[in-house]
Amino acid sequence: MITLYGSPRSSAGRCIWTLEEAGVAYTQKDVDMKNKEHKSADYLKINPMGKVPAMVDGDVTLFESMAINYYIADTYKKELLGTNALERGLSMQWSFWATAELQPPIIEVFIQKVFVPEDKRDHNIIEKNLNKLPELLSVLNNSLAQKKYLAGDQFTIGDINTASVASICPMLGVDLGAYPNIKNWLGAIGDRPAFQKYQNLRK
Ligand SMILES: N[C@@H](CCC(=O)N[C@@H](CS)C(=O)NCC(=O)O)C(=O)O
Repeated sequence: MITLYGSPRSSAGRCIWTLEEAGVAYTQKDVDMKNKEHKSADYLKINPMGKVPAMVDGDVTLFESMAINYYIADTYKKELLGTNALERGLSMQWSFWATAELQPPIIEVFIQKVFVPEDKRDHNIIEKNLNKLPELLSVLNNSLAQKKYLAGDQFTIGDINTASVASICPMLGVDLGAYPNIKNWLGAIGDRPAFQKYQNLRK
């Protein structure tokens, strides 16, 4: 039985979505960040970085959400990796792009808008990072022209890793109206029962 550490509202959410897609039995455990459980000696044995998510599956212990997703797909539902070299390459391309390029500005805005009290918000940080989004979202939008998913017809963890970040945009007041392909793609993803479960869990 897999144990996944971290709340569905954190980076652990994309791993929970992948577990749901793979249809594998798992237990999700919250880590009490307010009381610094993520820095406790017991938790540091699981993730020496003191962050969530982390995963234990029998003898296997992993941290880093992308690595956990690749492990789950490889072990329990290989088609989520892509079914040929091109799909696997595209899946990885978008996974790396989502964490290296799209996620940093979105997280900066998220921190300011969700965690920083209104009177202490740094509007320069918000504006600087919001200004990075049109270029990034245009790249994603153009790549989705005439494609159902990022790797083509096959849904992969590239979609999970990218949509788990892109779907934060509306929560931050970023209008996706100018990006119809992204809207269609998120619409198709929204029909997936595993995504619906993940969405309900992160509410
Ligand atoms: N690159 C890591 C990022 C993990 C991460 O930053 N997790 C945050 C929560 S979303 C965390 O645990 N922060 C606690 C800390 O940094 O002390 C991944 O994708 O797994």
